[in-house]
Amino acid sequence: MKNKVVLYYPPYDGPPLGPPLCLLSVASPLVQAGFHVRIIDSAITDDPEVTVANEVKDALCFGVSFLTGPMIKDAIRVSSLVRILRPDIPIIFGGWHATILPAQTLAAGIADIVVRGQGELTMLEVAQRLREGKGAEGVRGSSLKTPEEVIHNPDRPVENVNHLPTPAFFMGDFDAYERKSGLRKVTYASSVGCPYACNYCTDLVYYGQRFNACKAERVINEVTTLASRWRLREVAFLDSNFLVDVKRAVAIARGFVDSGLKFRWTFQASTNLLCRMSDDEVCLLAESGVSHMGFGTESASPQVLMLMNKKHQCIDEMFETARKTRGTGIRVTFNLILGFPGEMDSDRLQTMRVMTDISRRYPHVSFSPNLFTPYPGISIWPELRRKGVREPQSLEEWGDMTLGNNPLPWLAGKPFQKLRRMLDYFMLCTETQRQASKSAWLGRGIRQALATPLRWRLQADQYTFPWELWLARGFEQAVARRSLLTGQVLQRGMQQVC
Ligand code: B12
Repeated sequence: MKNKVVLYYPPYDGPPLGPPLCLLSVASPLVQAGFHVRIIDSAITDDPEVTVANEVKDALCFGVSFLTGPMIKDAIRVSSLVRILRPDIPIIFGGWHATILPAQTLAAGIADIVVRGQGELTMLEVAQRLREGKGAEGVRGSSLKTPEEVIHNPDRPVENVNHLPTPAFFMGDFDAYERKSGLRKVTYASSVGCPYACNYCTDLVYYGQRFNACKAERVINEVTTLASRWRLREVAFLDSNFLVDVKRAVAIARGFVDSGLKFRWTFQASTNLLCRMSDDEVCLLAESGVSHMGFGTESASPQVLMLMNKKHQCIDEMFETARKTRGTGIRVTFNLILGFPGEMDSDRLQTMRVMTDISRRYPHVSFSPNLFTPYPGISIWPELRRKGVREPQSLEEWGDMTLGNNPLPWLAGKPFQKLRRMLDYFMLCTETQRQASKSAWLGRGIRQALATPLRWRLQADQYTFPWELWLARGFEQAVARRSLLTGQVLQRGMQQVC
């Protein structure tokens, strides 16, 4: 009886974050039920195609996880190879993209089954049925393709995360990830879901605005066990909004301190929630090892925040978040979305000015500016269509969607050139201010003097004859975009800002 499940993770931009948590989570109940599971992560596999080809020889099925964008292309390529080598085994796609667009994903003719939403229980049931020689008919949370039609089985209710098993961390080859990224780390999710309804975000589509969190004791136990067993230096929490339950967050931090273990950890949250914490509680986070926090601040224009349905976010709390974290040793990244539908030049300028001010006063804050990218399923698609954005019509077309592709009709030509220039100045200015704060007095004076004309540019909205940018490029100024999840450098160089 075939008993082997092969799971594949396609490549993505940037340094690997650690073993793909989605596949470790899917693998865990399978292993418990006696399946032999093999995870192939292209980030640490020298020749992923050859490895996949070898592993599927005796497999029961082949599963792939991917997000919208370039991961799709590789998922299609490798799955097509599996289809040729093993036409008899089902190919199963899971993850955010396939969940949001199951019919279109199956229509590409590559996968036989899509697992929608949380995968642990659905994949287990699918694999058990396959092992018994049956199909996925009737398995809640799955969609399948028959020669005649696509069948969407009923949804599976979101499972309380406390009832799900610990992801199969023992399957991660931490040495291999360390060799690739230079850091011994793991990703971990202590919760899923976010109570807010920002209309550019997919989270509410997946988890329906319900915060679903593991109890603090379980988190403390799992994370400290992981950190000590695998000698990890860093744990990146992938929660959509870690601070929704502030009491839980404080209990976790206290548990880490009490464990006596030393490791760094990072998370993302919203500024209104950090502002609910006392200064002492923020210091406790730092003491427990928090080294970085990412915040989806997105814009400093109240009008744009309204357009984004980001009612919980206000500008004062961005400053307050920066103030509360100053001097704690925690680095902070503010994510920015530029080019949102309805954003005017004046809104964008306001965002740049407020953020430049934050950067001048609080040098521990970095920025990760992104061009608005319309991902599938987000609630403002009707408006985007009205404004002329063309929605990709197939799985392959979604594979072409990358950050910075700029499919936005209102940002074509000159406005886009201007936005890029403005962003180049913004990144150079904030980085120069940051460097100034780290320098000794002479270096600080020089850098502060250099930052003055850059700030003036942004105040006056004047970017002609950009001699400072030419000069900086000449000196290969280190202007870095940082990951919202870990604060790690994503890209260097001003050409790549958006
Ligand atoms: C970590 C992460 C990443 C990492 C993933 C790498 C890694 N090694 O972990 C990286 C850095 C690659 C990444 C990149 C991107 N990401 Co991202 N990312 C996340 C994040 C924060 C956590 C995902 C995660 O691991 N969760 C924990 C696991 C356990 O949950 P899961 O992934 O949902 O997996 C479960 C199910 O989906 C399902 N499942 C998943 N895969 C499979 C496969 C099979 C076979 C089965 C059966 C089931 C299954 O079962 C799992 C267990 O329940 C989410 C937001 C969030 N809080 O979830 C955003 C998120 C997934 N990312 C998102 C986006 C937009 C992106 C980017 C496209 C752009 C960007 N700005 O970051 C890029 C694309 C990169 C590229 N070049 O292709 C969106 C989703 C977009 C989409 N439609 O796919 C999210 C939801 C953020 C958001 N709120 O908008 N991301």
